[in-house]
Amino acid sequence: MEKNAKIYVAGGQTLLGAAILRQLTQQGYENVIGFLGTEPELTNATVVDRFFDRERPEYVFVAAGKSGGIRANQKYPAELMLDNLLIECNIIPSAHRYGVKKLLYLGSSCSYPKHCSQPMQVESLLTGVLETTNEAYAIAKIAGMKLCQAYHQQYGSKFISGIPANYFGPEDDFSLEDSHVIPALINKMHEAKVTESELVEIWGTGKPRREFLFADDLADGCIFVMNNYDQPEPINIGGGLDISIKELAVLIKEIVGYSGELRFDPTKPDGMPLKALDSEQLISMGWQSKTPFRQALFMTYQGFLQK
Ligand code: GFB
Repeated sequence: MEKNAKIYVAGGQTLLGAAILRQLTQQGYENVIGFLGTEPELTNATVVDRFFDRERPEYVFVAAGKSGGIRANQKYPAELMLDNLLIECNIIPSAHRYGVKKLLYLGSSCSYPKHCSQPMQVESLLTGVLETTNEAYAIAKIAGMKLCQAYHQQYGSKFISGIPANYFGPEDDFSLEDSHVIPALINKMHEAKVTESELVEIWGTGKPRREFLFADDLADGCIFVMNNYDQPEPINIGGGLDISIKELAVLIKEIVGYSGELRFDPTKPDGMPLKALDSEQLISMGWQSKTPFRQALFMTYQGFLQK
């Protein structure tokens, strides 16, 4: 991307969208749109089409679409699926219609089969059943990646897809019920510390493993992929560190400074048993995440405290 290219970040108010906007600005891109308050209603096809006709962006990052943790996916499968389907079915055709040079669509690691060989490789997509807790959302994200590939095949559009590891950061959703595990545990353990509660409940067995990536590192990876990857096949964007939920909880306990007990509740869902990405392709192209995990957790806790 040229530094004066017109770049649109769809979903600028999401954790990832905000990080991409921040990274683009820091990396000297001077013609970026999508900042808070300037975004059209992306579920409305007419509004999206008018926006693309008026703005004519050259590059588009699709970081939009509602998402949530395991509980949110169990409670709101229709809302999560529909929002993501509408947004991708509005943005991708309009991007083609108005001559977008290149579009990067961000999928989700839950699009891989539940019992996928680890670390997960893009060849494994659609080779097995999905994790039931997030199947609806996962199919919407798979559809977005497939739509990009279809535009590439039919029109030669440079519409590519990235599959991020689970990501987190200071601007995360820290709600207790609908958020992802890192912000949820930070919130829970902070509350337990200040109220001197004796124990904190961790959902599930603590045995599942997840690969985590700091939002600003993921955003940097997205810009690297936009600048260096042109294949229609999705590419994994991961940081290479996978950790069990139990190890994660102990780490967050240390960072928050909570001294009580952690109790695992096996009646709550574990979700996918393992979720680690094979990011070898991206790493061999010269990218790697920069922020050490403990430092990323500390910065995320600071973000929580500021809220
Ligand atoms: O982050 P999380 O909600 O999403 O859960 P997934 C990760 C693991 O942490 C699960 C456990 O095994 C949870 O049971 N966990 C323990 C907790 N305590 C908590 C807690 O207090 N809150 C939460 N949220 N989890 C999501 C998909 O799966 O991954 C989304 O549902 C999306 O669609 C996202 O793909 C990236 O990693 O299990």
